[in-house]
Amino acid sequence: MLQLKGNKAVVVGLGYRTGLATCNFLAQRGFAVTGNDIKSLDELGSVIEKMNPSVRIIAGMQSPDILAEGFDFLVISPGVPRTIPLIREAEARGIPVIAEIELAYRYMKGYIVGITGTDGKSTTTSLVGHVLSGLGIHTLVGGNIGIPLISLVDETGDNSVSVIELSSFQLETIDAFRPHAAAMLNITPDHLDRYTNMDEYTAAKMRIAKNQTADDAFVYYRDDARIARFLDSVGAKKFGFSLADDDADAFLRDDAIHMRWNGIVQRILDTRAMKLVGRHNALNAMAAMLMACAILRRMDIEIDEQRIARLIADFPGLPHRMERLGEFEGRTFINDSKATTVGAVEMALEGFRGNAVLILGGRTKGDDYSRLAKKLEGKIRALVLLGESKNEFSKLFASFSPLIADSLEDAVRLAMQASRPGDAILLSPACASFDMFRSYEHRGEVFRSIFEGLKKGDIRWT
Ligand code: UMA
Repeated sequence: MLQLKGNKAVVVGLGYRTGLATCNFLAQRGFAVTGNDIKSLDELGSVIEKMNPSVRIIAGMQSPDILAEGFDFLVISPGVPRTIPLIREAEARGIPVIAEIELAYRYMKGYIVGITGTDGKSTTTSLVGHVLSGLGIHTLVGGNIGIPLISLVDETGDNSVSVIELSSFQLETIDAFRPHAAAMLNITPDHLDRYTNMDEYTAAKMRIAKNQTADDAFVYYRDDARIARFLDSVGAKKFGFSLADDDADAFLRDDAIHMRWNGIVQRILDTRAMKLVGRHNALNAMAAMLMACAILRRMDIEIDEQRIARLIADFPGLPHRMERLGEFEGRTFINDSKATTVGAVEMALEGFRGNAVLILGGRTKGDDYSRLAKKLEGKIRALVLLGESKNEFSKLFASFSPLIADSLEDAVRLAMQASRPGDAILLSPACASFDMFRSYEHRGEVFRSIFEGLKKGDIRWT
């Protein structure tokens, strides 16, 4: 385990959330904290106002020269690549570099559930949180889902469960972090702008299990060949879920989730009774079920599968994830701003039969967007392109004669014009939001306010 000695810390990447929370956390505990960001003070704006006044800020530069005055350790925000010269130089000098997740871990109490994978992380994380808090357990939900783990530390207790969504970025710089139960939901191409290849990306995600032992649980998608290649290195007890394989610990048969527990198979939940729809959500539900059972077992709490199944069935879903905003002039507005990958858009389109107008585009992340073109066939009536990717996408998706928008409001207007009553207007961008918005939440909120503006008559579309 990396020893964090001394009290001079640099927090790299002040961002909107993680860096700010980390600086304040360390400052409150008496560390001498320097916050560093590539952005200027002006660009950081309100982040600085919320910072503990004892934090020294170095903004607008990120050169390794910062290290000259001698620091004891660095904490990096997830959005900062490990490959930047400052981090490389710190590592070369033997200065510990850790993730905010790792720092939080060292101060946290109670039980830890970690969830990673490419798609479905936030839904599964919230679902596990919903089940555990529904069972009366003191549950905290955070991580990549939007709430930095470090901001939850003070709320943890000996019997609390922290349910943490983990991105590959966050897992890159964990060290001792060890969840009592970990889940690996699936691996599809994502973030290939940060990783050289899929193996490197998968390996970053598999770090979730690196410190686990036979006392811990590792829940994984059994049908995923990429995950299968890494299973031998997992020291935890493994529980697989599958759409088809009846030998799995949880599987789908006749639209119902079945579980094998202590060798006995039980029919647990009819997926048609779930508020969440689609096969991908059946997978998320199986993962959540296995995770909840694993952690309850670890806590020595008796498992009532039927109660867990009812809680899963009642889970209403997340904002910005296939969120039905309402209807306007016969069109159903669906906010899926959280869909930042091709896989997520494929899932969003499940069930549409040529009656969706899709708003797509933003900042690309190295995904293979050409595979989406095939998937759109027969699903959409029209395609509206938005954001930085619009030139690239207008070539890739030329066969759909895409409409090009200058703003989200413009995109909605074009979508209204191209749609018919009975259609859905679906914002499911397949890209990150940072080219035009602060975050995917911000993009979703703007979409919602445009929808409301249309309804009130403040925004015209004809
Ligand atoms: N920065 C630098 N140098 C760099 C790069 C960035 O200084 O080389 C600075 C930027 O100028 C900015 C700050 O770093 O000020 C950004 O930090 P950040 O990207 O870590 O932003 P946060 O707001 O703290 O959000 C992060 C996660 N963001 C990323 O991983 C990109 C959020 O996940 C997460 O919710 C939040 O921490 C709380 O834990 C978002 C995300 O897009 C949802 N995640 C990716 C995904 O899900 O695909 C991984």
